[in-house]
Amino acid sequence: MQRTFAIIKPDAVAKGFTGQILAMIEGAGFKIVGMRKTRLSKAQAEGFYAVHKERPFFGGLVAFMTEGPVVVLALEKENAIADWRALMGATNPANAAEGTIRKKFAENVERNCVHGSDAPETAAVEIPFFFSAASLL
Ligand code: FUP
Repeated sequence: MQRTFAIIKPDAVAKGFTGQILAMIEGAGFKIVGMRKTRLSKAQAEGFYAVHKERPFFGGLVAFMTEGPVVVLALEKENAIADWRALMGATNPANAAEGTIRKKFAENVERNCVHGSDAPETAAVEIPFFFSAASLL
């Protein structure tokens, strides 16, 4: 079993896609071991996306991620990291495959509905960013 970290981003929450995205997650065989609705502070968003701080889109990314509530999730499944990224679809929804969350719901590369850890080392940092070990059930 592997765990990964996911975010349903402000665009998707605001448009009322939370339930449909959660249904796709459970339908694909993920167990939701942690889930919380929250609103990121500027400091939290900057810390979470610190690897991107030199990128030209960093300011816009932080503004977007703090504009409204998100749903943070810890997901468990065999091969959870790769399988969640496959279900999300490509970063730019214009390149996302049919049946993926970003193809169905995302507006553009900036407002792209969902986040997922890209490697075990990333998941190991991102899950504890939002969830204590004891809160994962
Ligand atoms: P992903 O792992 O698919 O979320 O993609 P990246 O780690 O490359 O990018 C992280 C986030 O930065 C994306 F989800 C959205 C944002 N981004 C932009 O806003 N513009 C870009 O050109 C690339 C990424």
